[in-house]
Amino acid sequence: MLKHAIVRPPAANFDMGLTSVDFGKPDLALARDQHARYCAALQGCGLELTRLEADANFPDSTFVEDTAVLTPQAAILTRPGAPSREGEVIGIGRALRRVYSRFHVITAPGTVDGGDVCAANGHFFIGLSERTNAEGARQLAGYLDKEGFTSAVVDIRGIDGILHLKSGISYLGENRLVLIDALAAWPVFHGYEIVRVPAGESYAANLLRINGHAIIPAGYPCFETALRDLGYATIALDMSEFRKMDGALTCLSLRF
Ligand code: CIR
Repeated sequence: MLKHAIVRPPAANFDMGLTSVDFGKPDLALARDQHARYCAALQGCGLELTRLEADANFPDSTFVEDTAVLTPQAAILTRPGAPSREGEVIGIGRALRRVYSRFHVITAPGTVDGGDVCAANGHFFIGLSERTNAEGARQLAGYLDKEGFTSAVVDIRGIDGILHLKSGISYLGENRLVLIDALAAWPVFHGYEIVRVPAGESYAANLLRINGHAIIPAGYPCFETALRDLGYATIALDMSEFRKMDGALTCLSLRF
C-alpha cells in the first residue's frame, strides 16, 4: 500500500524546460491548476503529500520522478541524463533523508532517469534511453539486486515518440502490463497479461495505479473504457500543459 508522495509544483520558468514535442508553450496558470488537481487526486487515493517549493533553478524540477527510484527499504538517487537536471537530485535527496535511512547513488558516468524505471511486483524494468545509459542501468540493477529485487533492461532507443520507458508502459498490478503497440510483443514482457493501449491513445500508457485507483490522463476514451471493463475505478486528469513539456502522470510525483 502506498502512503506518501513527494511533489513539487511547476516553477515560474516551467516553459524553459526541455521538450521534444511541438504542442506549443505551456500556460503556467493552467499548469499550476492541473498540478493542484493532481495533488488532490493523490490525496483522494489516500496519499499524504510532501510538497516541496517550486524551484526556478531547475525549470524541469516539477518532474520529481526522474530524480530517484524508491523501494520500500531504500532510496536510489539517480543521476539524470539531461545535464540541466542533474542538480535536482540534491533537493530531493534532502526530502528523502527525512524518510529513508538507506541510500544508494547512481554515479558518473552512469545516468538514470526515474521515468525509465517501471516496478512490477518486485521486478523492475529498466529502460535504456536517451536519458538512461548502460552504465546507469548496470548500477541500478546492482542496487536493486542488493535490495532483493530482480530487473531486466529494455532498450527503447529505437522507438519513436517515447522519451522514457514509462512513456510506453505501466504496471497495473494483478500481473497486468499496459503497453503501447511498439512494445506489446517484446519477449521481455511475456508471462504478463498485456493491456494494449489503442493506436492514437499511446500517451495514456503512462498511468498511476494507487491503492485501488487508476489515475489516467483525460481525453483517451477507448483506453478508459477498456480499463473500466477490466474493473478499474478510473480518475481522469487533464495533463495538457505537462504534455507540452514531455511530462506525464508518473513524472509529477515520487510515491512510497
Ligand atoms: C524532461 O525532458 O526531462 C522533462 N521536460 C520531462 C520529464 C518527464 N519525466 C518523466 O516522464 N518521468
